Amino acid sequence: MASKSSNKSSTNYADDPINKSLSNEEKIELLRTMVRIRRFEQTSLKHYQGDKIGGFLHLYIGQESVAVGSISLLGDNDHVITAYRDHGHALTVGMGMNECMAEVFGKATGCSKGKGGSMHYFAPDKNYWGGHGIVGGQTPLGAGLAFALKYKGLEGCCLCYLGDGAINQGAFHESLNLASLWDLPVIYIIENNGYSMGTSQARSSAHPEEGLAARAEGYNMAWDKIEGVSLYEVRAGVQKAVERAHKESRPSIIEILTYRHHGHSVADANAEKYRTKEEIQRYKEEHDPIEFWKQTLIAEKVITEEDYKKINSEAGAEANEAADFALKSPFPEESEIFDDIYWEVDNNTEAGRTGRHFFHK
Ligand SMILES: Cc1ncc(C[n+]2csc(CCOP(=O)(O)OP(=O)(O)O)c2C)c(N)n1
Ligand SMILES: [Mg+2]
Repeated sequence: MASKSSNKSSTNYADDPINKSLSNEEKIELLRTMVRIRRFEQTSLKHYQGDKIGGFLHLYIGQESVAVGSISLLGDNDHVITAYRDHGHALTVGMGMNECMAEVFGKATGCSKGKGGSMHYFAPDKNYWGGHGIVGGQTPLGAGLAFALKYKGLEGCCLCYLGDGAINQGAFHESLNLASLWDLPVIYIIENNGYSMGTSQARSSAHPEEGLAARAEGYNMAWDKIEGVSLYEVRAGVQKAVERAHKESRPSIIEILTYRHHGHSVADANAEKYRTKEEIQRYKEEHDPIEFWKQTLIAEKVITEEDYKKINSEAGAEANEAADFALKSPFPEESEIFDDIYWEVDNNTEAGRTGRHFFHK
């Protein structure tokens, strides 16, 4: 039945079983992962501004709790796919800072051999399927990953992330239709940071008062809307969808409210033109997921301020070492320019040799 999956007006998310089961070490690891993402992003920004990185660079700063909270719930048969703001998800699934940093520098030692850049991180061995630049383009692929799980009879799910700006794409709606019709274990997570490039959500998307995810009702799917600043809330909300996918093979849409501290990409010089300085400041001060989780763990006496400083400086050192690695790494060879681009070329198929897939006659 299409429904909003929870009524949480009086919920204490820390008491949710999925959060109660966390050890202190696991809580600290969640903090460490969020801090590592932030330091990675800050370091890549510095090098972009120092002209060592070109092309696009979409920073995840401010949104760390979404990837970290949701991916922390996954097991061996679960998969992840996202759009171009993909560094946070990559580090959370366990990709190394070196391969990620080298990729953004366009170096041959990067995870996509320097040919993908910031928007195209991949790690199939970690069930991480990218990194996609066409808005909404990953949403049918997410349904396909879920289809494969069902086809193979595996109990798993696919977390497919998209921005608030992607919900009006036709491909997304086609994906929702098939996901529901075919009972696919896919979870669409709308990272609602309020803006698509310079356009506010209010100016781009028609939706009922309850929010963007309510569109699920048109496809007979369950949905929920979550405040993203708290890891406890993200984990508790997404876990319900993971259980639904694993046990009932049913899809869900989860909208998570979040905020990007920086512009759409580093080249977005107008980040303060379509948002007020006060708004940005308010989110930084009152809705920073790292600060929120840090204060939660200090209040729970899991960490001290000193512990936090150590985690932060270790993550900073790791990011600097990754940047050194990237700087010292070679660019891809010109002779390899066509490698790893088309499966058909790599595998020397007729289509690869002739450049023709159809219309052979
Ligand atoms: C099909 C398509 N249309 C337009 C673009 C240009 N574009 C790149 S990002 C973007 C905004 C998307 O915003 P949102 O989905 O909210 O994601 P966010 O950047 O906030 O993470 C647009 C319009 C594109 N990449 N693909
Ligand atoms: Mg957005």
